[in-house]
Order: sequence, then C-alpha cells, then structure tokens
Amino acid sequence: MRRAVVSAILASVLTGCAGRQQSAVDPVGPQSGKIDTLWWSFFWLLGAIFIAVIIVLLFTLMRPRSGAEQETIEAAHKPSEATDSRIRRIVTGATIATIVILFVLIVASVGTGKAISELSYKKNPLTIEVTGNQWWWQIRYLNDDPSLTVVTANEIHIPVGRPVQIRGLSNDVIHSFWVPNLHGKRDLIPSRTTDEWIEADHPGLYRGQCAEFCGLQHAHMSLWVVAEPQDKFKTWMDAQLQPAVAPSDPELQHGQQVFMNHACIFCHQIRGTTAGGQNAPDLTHFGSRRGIAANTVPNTKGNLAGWIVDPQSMKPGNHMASIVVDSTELQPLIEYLESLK
Ligand code: HEC
Ligand SMILES: [Cu+2]
Repeated sequence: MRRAVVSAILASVLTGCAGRQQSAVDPVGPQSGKIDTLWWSFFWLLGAIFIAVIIVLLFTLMRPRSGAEQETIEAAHKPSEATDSRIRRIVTGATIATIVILFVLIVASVGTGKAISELSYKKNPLTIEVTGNQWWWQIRYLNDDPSLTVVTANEIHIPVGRPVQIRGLSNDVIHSFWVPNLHGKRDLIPSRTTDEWIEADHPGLYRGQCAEFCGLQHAHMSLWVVAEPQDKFKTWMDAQLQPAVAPSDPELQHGQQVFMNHACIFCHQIRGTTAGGQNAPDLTHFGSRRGIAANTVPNTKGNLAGWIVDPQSMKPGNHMASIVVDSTELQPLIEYLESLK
C-alpha cells in the first residue's frame, strides 16, 4: 500500500502518455521486476539511514543542557579520558556500519546485474535488431530466412510472455535504448552490438526513449513497445511481412505516383514498389504506426501534411530533406501513405 502510493507519486512525476506510465518503478517483466526490487531496497535502506541521521542530529541539537554542562571552548578541545574513548567507539562503530552497508548494497547491485544477464533464455526467443539513428529507431525482426525479415521503425511489437532478444546497433553516434517498464538503459554503440533481453508479462503499450544525449533532436527520439497476446502479434507480423498493397483507387494511385516521382524514394523504402531508399524509416506499413518521426507527433493526416510540407519546423535539424510537393499533389500523397496499413 505504502509502496503503491510512493510508486504512483513517482510515476506521476514522469511523463503522462497514452500508454502505461513510463516508469522504472512500474515493472511489467522479469528484468524490470528485479531492477524495481533493487531500487526499492536502496530506497528503504538509505531512507532509513537518512531519517536516523536526522533524528540523532535533532536530538543532539535540542538536548537540554544543564549549566554545568556548558563546556568552555578549551574544555571541548581537551575531552576527558572517558569522553575520548566514547567518541572513538562511536566513530569506529559508525565506520564499520557504513562499510557493511555499502558492501550489502554492492552485493545487491552486482547480484541484480548478474541475475538479469543470466535471463538469456534458450526457449524460442524472438530476436529484434534495434538500430539507433539520429533521431529515429530502425527495427528489424531477424530471421534465418531473409524473406521473413520484417523492417519497420519507431514501434516494436512483441508477444506477451515470450523472451525477446534486443540486438542493439547504431548508425552514427551513441544512443541508448530505454523502455523503463521493461528494462534498464542499454547503450547502442557504433560498430558494436549490444544484447539485452526483455519480456513483457502483461499486454500493453510501453513508451521508450533514447537515454543518451545524441544531438539536436535527442528529446524527440522515442518509441513504443506494443506487447500483445501471441495471436494478435502473429496477425501483426503476417501483415508486416506483406509488401505494400498496390492501390486500386485512382486517388491512391495518383498519390503513389507522387511519391515515386519525388526524391522520397532515395531515402525511404516501400516494399513492393521501386522506392528502395535505405537511410530513413521504412514506409511499407507506415499507416499502421502510431507516430510520425519517432513519435514526435501522433500519426494523423494533418500531422503528416505538416511533416511533409516542412519537416524542419516540426523537428528542427532532422535528416529529412524539405521537398517541394505541389499543393494539388499533397492530398493524394497523404492518402496514399496513410493507406499503407
Ligand atoms: C534525404 C532523405 C529523405 C528524403 C528525400 C525524404 N525523407 Fe522522409 N524521412 C527521412 C528521415 C531521416 C526521416 C526520419 C526523421 C526523424 O524522425 O528524425 C524521415 C521521416 C519520414 C516520415 C515519418 C516516418 C516515421 O515512421 O516516423 C514520413 C512519413 C516521410 N519521411 C515521408 C517522406 C516523403 C513523402 C518524402 C518525399 C516528399 C520524404 N519523406 C523524403 C529522410 C528523407
Ligand atoms: Cu539517440
């Protein structure tokens, strides 16, 4: 109860969002559960010490003193034999207690780190490669069969109750993958892979963000983890494996042509079309995603229009070029991109 109240206060201090509170003290998986236990043991132990110190301090300051006890400065500097040995006992005791407590904390901390890294499951894990880019996340579901590899951006779907191996990479600078409800921070380092394991015990929407300052738009580099039951996850996966549907509606066909006739194709890929750019978010199923530009804004037609017309005003410094799209061509382009479910 007490714990729930403190949790709620801490969580409400953190960002409010559509999903579950983004909070390290609201764990939904075994890894974050262990981190949460460690956090609370530090909190209660160190909190108790702090309160004990304050009580002793107040007690000393407010202790009534008899007139005889008012020592002169000289007397204070020359304590009697008895006082001297008492002080020595107290200081020795406090030093030993401090060392023991610090040792206990180190053991708890190292133990938790070890326990988390040993959760490297062998039973049927799902491997997802997460690549940090200034300032968006590329997500690839790896498969031995390349035709079953799924590429998406800024939104990771995982099945509930199944261990997931996150294989972290970076294309430019050091980023840090952090979904507090699921795990601690993990740096993504250029030309190195870092692995971590996550698992969600409950379905839900968990927000994550880059936790290592990575340049101008670091604060707009967030992601969603969508944990869903196995059957829903499979439906999503099957849809993602499909190439983009060829539009039959004339307006959507027009929109597709607009995309293909502009420089969009040099950066973005839409599988099933000739757009094969590899240095920007894959748009094959863009319409099914929740956000635009690493969730800087929700994915709505209005926001998409704003993004295409002037990406630099929405997310200054980001690496999407401002492309002039004729006003008559904008609407079909938006309709087309949003139809890519
Ligand atoms: C120079 C490369 C480049 C060109 C050309 C380009 N983009 Fe982008 N685009 C990007 C990058 C990089 C991002 C990610 C920006 C970020 O989130 O920081 C992006 C993001 C997007 C997104 C949001 C994707 C998501 O999942 O968040 C859409 C939609 C988009 N671009 C559409 C277009 C359209 C339409 C065109 C052509 C009119 C275009 N882009 C041209 C590089 C480019
Ligand atoms: Cu980053």
